[in-house]
Amino acid sequence: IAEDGHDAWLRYARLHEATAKQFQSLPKLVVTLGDSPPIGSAQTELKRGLARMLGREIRASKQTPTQDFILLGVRDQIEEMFANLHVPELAPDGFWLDWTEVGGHKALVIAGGSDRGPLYGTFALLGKIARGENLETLDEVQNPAAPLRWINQWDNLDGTIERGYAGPSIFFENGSVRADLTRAREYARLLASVGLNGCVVNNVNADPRILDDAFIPQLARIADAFRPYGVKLGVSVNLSMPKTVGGLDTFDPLDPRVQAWWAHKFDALYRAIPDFGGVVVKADSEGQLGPSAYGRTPVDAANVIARALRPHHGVVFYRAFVYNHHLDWKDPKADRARAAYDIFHPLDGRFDDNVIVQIKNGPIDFQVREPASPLFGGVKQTSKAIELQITQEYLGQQRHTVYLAPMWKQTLDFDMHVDGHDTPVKSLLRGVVGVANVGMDANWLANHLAMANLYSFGRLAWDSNLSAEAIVDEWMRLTFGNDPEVVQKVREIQMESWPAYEHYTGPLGLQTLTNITGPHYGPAPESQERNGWGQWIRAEHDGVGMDRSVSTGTGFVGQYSAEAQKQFETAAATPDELLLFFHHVPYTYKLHGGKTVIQAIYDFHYEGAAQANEFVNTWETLERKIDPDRYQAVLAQLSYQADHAIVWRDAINDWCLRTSGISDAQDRVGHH
Ligand code: GCW
Repeated sequence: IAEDGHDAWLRYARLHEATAKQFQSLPKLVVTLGDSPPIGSAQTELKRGLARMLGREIRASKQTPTQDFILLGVRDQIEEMFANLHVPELAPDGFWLDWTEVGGHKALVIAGGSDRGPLYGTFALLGKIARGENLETLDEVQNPAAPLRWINQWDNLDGTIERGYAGPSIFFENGSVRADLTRAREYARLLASVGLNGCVVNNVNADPRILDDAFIPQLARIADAFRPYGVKLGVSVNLSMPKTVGGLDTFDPLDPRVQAWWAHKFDALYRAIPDFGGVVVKADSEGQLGPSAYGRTPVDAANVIARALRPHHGVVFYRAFVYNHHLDWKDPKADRARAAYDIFHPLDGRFDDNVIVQIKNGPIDFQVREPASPLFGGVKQTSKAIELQITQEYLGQQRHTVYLAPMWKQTLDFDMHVDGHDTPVKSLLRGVVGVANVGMDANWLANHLAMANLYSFGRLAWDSNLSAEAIVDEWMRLTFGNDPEVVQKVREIQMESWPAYEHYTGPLGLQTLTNITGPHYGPAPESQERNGWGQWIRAEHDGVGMDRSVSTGTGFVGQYSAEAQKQFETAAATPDELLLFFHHVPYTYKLHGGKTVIQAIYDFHYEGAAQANEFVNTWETLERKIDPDRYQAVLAQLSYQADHAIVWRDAINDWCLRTSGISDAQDRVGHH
């Protein structure tokens, strides 16, 4: 099934006869206007999808048709060729699907605002067919929620991937771009199928050789692999490049020689790759050099690159993940969560308009639960992107199934109350960025069920109002078919997977209590504490949690709007699931439900582990309904997860027992 693996949710499995029947009246001819690469791919995809799902061969033509037809094209071209056909207004990447009549023939129109639109529309149409949806009343306009919908890969040039769990890089090998970029092309197809339009291919901890003159032609080959699917190539750059590889004795962003260096570099890059998308920058963070080396600010750094990209219409994603990882843990006011806002809020309004500040969903680092970063509301006159993590760094590294859309939606829907108005995070975004870290593994993320995360990331970037259930339902049907029992049970596993993982790793806002100084895998609560990384939970004998209130704590809560502050400033107001993120309370503190904190921690761990075990039972009922390869692979993964959840449960509970000295009311903890 190797090939099906690569296809992920684009398998186009043959439909049952009864389902296929309802598509009998689909035209057998496709008329394609224009010959740009994405429109060509749309036509190829349409033929492939209909052949595989319905066993139907369709003919392609560029002529005025004399029979019913499917029409693929950009809005302007369609209106030019068919004077009576009026296409609604569309955003550049938007599309329109509709039945109409042209010259006495029925036409199914797939129109786009740009040449990516018809491709997105085609994938949408094929998805509907795969799910057996009725097409007769089809008439829909879809426009993306955010114009920049990008993937970041943390691939190193030697082929390893930072926080990648699915084999080596599909882009790089031994310091060069791979000779065979088949997987890169297949990846672009997957990304386009959910509307993603950019991909940064190298690690944000950027190897400065990425823009060497000799490397640029290699990057151009990746851009060639992406182009048919309308995915723009991006790269991560390092601020120090003018000095480390550029031959200058400085990388001070305000030095005219440095400015000239960047301008010259991007001129060369755009000569090789005219549709290059832009760059992402990690600076002054975790050892990466940055503007602070010269007493300059992120504005100086971002703008020097932005100005070099501007003539070519490129963008700079400047990451707000800037913090001091040598914090003094003995200082009760020290708080890593404050860093992004403290640094970027004062700079609001000074970034060039092709700079997008890229903000991780939460103020720490992709933990199992964090509040939304206050910075989304803190830079009003700056373009913003949210950075979400698809690769499950702190979330079980794909050995655990954890469906992330419900978690992401919590952040996207969180109301920042900017200037007293309803302003959910999703309404503030120009970009949505996902760290995916797929690898050469046949199914990209090394876990069939984890592919729901890549899928849902794209769907939410396109339409942040979709529900997590609706998305997983779509993905399910495309991946495993339409059998109602399969759909229902896999949906159940996916929807319960994040709460389960939270329960057996770090409930009540404790964050993922994993080995933060090591691989970020497995339980190691002690590693959070007493070091410079600032992921402290302050589990002391008297109580547990970080006091981030304004009145007695680090003041982090004060970074939110007045309205949002009310939800977090006091322990009584804070929702249980974030209590210990915001407050230090005695173990005997009573939650809203009446349980003590310590008893809730114990109980959650037992519940979470039991839930994980239930996933195995649920999956086992599907044995005869899923092909043996995927059935076995998922069974092995879920069984491992169920066992590892017990390890987590006991490790954390034992540690909490030792720290608190309070025993479990049910007397389960500490007896192994
Ligand atoms: O989550 C942390 C990771 C690092 C990563 C960093 C970042 C690429 O542990 O591996 O570096 O975040 O986002 O820059």
